Formats: sequence, structure tokens, C-alpha cells
Amino acid sequence: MNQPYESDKAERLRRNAAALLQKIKPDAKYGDRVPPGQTVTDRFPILHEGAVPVYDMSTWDLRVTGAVREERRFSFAELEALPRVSVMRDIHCVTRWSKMDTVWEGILFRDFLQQLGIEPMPEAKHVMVYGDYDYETNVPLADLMGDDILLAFRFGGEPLTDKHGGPLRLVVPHLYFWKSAKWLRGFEFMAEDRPGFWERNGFHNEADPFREQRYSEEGFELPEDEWVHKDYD
Ligand SMILES: Nc1nc2c(c(=O)[nH]1)N[C@H]1C(S)=C(S)[C@@H](COP(=O)(O)O)O[C@H]1N2
Ligand SMILES: [Mo]
Repeated sequence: MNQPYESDKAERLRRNAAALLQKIKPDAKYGDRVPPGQTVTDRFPILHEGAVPVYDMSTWDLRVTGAVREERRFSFAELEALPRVSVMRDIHCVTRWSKMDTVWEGILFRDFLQQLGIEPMPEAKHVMVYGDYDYETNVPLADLMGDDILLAFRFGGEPLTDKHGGPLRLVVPHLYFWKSAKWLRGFEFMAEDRPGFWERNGFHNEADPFREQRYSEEGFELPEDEWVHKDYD
């Protein structure tokens, strides 16, 4: 039997529930791909300290130092000649935005080592990643050896824009995005771990988004909507 009042009410409830779900769980369609405390955005916020570097690519170099068989220096042309792969991954920023299915193209970190004959010493367990200007972030060497760790030249099928770290940035998608150094300039292999810039300034040493390893200090918090006010594209 049709009961107009009841079915109207049911319909209204269904609509409300859908609207409510939209409001409180906009990321429901991605399920457990979204780490706790993150909001999915289609924007690509631009976050960094200091100025966007301007380069003369004829003098630009990438340095490999520390606990390696031989310290080395590579030109941009040498890196451009290496084989590339493309990966699609979700990225997660500690300021609480996540961007799903981002596509990056570049050199796999482990191919970079292998192709150029870079041999970390057996005691090298950590890497300090250097980016301009004066940016550094520490990552365990084992974390860089995965099949989605890139020295990236391209994002979304286009050359990386200068604001997003072009011409070359690191992409470490399984850690909070501050570990993905823009304007990449070097890797220092280290026997002992050492904290990088943000790691010395309140951010967590490990930075696993699924364990919400955001901050190392009690009471250190960023405003939840901080990223909304940033530049983006
Ligand atoms: N060289 C450099 N790399 C950097 C930063 C920086 O300040 N300098 N900021 C980091 C932080 S905190 C984030 S969240 C990401 C932001 O990358 P995006 O601007 O492409 O979103 O870059 C990381 N890499
Ligand atoms: Mo960040």
C-alpha cells in the first residue's frame, strides 16, 4: 500500500542522510585510502618556506655525499637521460589535505642508484634529502628503495611547475608530503639518523600518515584549515 506521508518522510530522510554524509564524510568514496584526520581536495596547494628558486640549468647539479663508495655530482642532462617510470599515488600533507590518484613521472630512486653506479656503504641506513633553499628532510634509506619513490620531472602529464618543485623534486608518497623535497639538489647517505628542517621544528621524525605521525612535540598543532588559505593550482 502506498502511504504518501510515510514514503515522503522516508525519502526526505534518505536525502538528508545523503546530504549529511556529504558534509561529514566527503571522502567516503575513497574509504580507508584516506588517512585519519585528512580531507580530500582536488586542489594542489603550494607549500614551502622561502623563495621559488631560479636556475641556470647549465650549472645546476645534484650531489651525492656521505656514506657512499664515492661522492658524486650529476648534471641535469645526465639525469634526464635515465629511464623513467610513471606512478599513480595518493599524497598526504600534514596540514590535512590529501590529493588522490596523483600521477608522477621520473626516475625511480633505486634506478638512480643502480644506473649511475652509486653504492651506499653497508652502514648507510638513513638519507638526508637536500632541496633549495636550505631545505633538508631525513628519510630511512629502506623507505627510498620502494617501487614508487621518484626523482620526479613531471606531474599530471606536464613538466613540474616551478612552484611545485620543478625542474626536479623527490616524491615519497607513503610519508607526509614534507618528506618530498622540492627543488631537489642532493642526497647525503648517513650511518646515523639526523633530523631535517621540519623534524627539528616540531614535526614527527617518521611521518607515516596512517599512524598520524604529525608532530613530535606535545601541544604542537597546525590550524586544521591552514592549507585552505595557501596558494594552489
Ligand atoms: N625545498 C623545499 N621542499 C619542500 C618544502 C620546502 O619548504 N622547501 N616544503 C615541504 C612541504 S611542508 C610540503 S607540504 C610539500 C608541498 O609540496 P607542494 O607545494 O607541491 O604541494 O613540499 C615539501 N618540500
Ligand atoms: Mo607541509
